[in-house]
Amino acid sequence: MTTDTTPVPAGARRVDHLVVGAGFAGLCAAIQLDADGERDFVVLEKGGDVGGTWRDNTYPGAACDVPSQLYSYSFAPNPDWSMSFSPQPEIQAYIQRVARESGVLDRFVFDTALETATWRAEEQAWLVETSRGDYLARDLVVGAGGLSEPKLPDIEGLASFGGEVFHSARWDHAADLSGKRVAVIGTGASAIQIIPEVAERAEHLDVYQRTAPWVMPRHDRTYSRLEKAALRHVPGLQKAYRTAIYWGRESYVPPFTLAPAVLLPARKAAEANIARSISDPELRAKVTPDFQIGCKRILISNRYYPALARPTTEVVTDRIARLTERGIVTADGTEREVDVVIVATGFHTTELPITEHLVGRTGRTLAARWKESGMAAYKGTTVPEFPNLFLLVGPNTGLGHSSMVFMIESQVAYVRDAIRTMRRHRYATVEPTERATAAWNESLQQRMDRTVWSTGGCSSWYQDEHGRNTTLWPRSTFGFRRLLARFDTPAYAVGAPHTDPA
Ligand code: N01
Repeated sequence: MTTDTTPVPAGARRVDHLVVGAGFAGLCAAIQLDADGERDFVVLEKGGDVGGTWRDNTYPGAACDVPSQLYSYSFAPNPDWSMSFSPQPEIQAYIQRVARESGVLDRFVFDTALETATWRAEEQAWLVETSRGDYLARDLVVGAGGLSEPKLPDIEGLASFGGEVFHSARWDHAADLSGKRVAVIGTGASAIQIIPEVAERAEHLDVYQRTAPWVMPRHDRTYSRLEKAALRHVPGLQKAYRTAIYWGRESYVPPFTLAPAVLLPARKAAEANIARSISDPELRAKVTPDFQIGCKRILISNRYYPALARPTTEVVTDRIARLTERGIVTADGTEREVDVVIVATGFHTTELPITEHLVGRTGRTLAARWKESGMAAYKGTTVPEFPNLFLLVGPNTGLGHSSMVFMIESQVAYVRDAIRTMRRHRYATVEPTERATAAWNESLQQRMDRTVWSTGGCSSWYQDEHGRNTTLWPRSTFGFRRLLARFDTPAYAVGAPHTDPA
């Protein structure tokens, strides 16, 4: 790690803005900066293509559980979505097309990982060291994704299992599951998409369920040619359709409705889904959750329960004790032999690995700050001690019910306005005050007290080690957009003009 007093490496390339990540968030930032005439930027991407989580999650059955007409950029509508909830290859192709057509790809640097970004007081810029050269950037826009680092379970023997083992987000396409004995560990959003596909191919499937999820029916359908033609040619129709979907979801979970009583109809629908899909009372009991609906992500599928009800599937609820060379041993001592283990155990969400590599003005990392104070950012975007740092999909900006692309566009609008403000007033730096950040976070956490995350009796990846929900946005999405519509200078300490590093 470079400290503030060491000389800036001679070859460091100076840029106005450095964006980290080329997923939905980083690409949105790049396109919008370019639209503002901010041409001097670089987008660092550790992978070889755009797409982020949609590039990485290629498991069979991967699809979005938010309607594609809404889960896409407002500035790049796509009348050609094949289904209401599009499959991963279509979403990835959409992101690639938007990137290509936007004309910004010449500023993307692929296969290049951020190693350390250190705030340099003297240069009033971020020194960004990468696996392939260094940069000195006036501001840093981090769109590294909240679900990008796979989390492996801490299960004894995982490394010594003799068959194949891989994480859902690192699918091994060379692995042929036909006629194999397969185990899936986990029953979250990824697993419930994988399980129906694997159940059809495998000779036998063991599903290791630690907590049963709430699963609602998936109202998916294919768009007809006529519908697609209308969406393409009728002026304003696609926008109106998108708006209708947006408000439909917003009223489905309007502000405060995450209170348990208001979620009762959803619970009834999910219970009916179990009753309709599974006839065996023992299996029904196993898959019926014992926590309040909404406390973990509500999942949608029409194929999950039928896959569990197949005679070749077993739902194992005994705790996993260890893996052996041949299979999985549960706490009751039973060993189930398998050929392939698919680990669908989620991602590092509340200890984001990139925060270990961001070193602020006081010399401590963002990870160290958040370890002490909890994960918090002013408006989910900026953090005291970290001047000119903008986090996309930062703390408490996640959603369970609507489109993250909407939240990303709202955050990018805020960042654009921050950059415009800095240019207009010749501010060298902007850094939110501790006071504004604490007030913002307290108000969010107070709202959480009224929601199912405080009363639902479950733990989820939404929550940190103290049980605080530091991941989700507890209000309406239009409220978020409104609050981030303008960069609010009074909440910031601003640095005086300086000699421009770039
Ligand atoms: O991960 P998860 P995911 N032993 O963390 C279990 C998004 N997404 O990859 O509930 C045994 O939700 C764990 O059990 P428990 C979406 O935002 C979107 O499925 O902790 N089991 C749980 O069942 C989603 O929320 C789409 O008790 C262990 C599972 O593994 C997020 O990604 C599709 C275990 C992990 O579930 C993450 O979803 C897919 C252990 N040691 C994903 N450790 C869309 O459609 C964990 N588990 C847009």
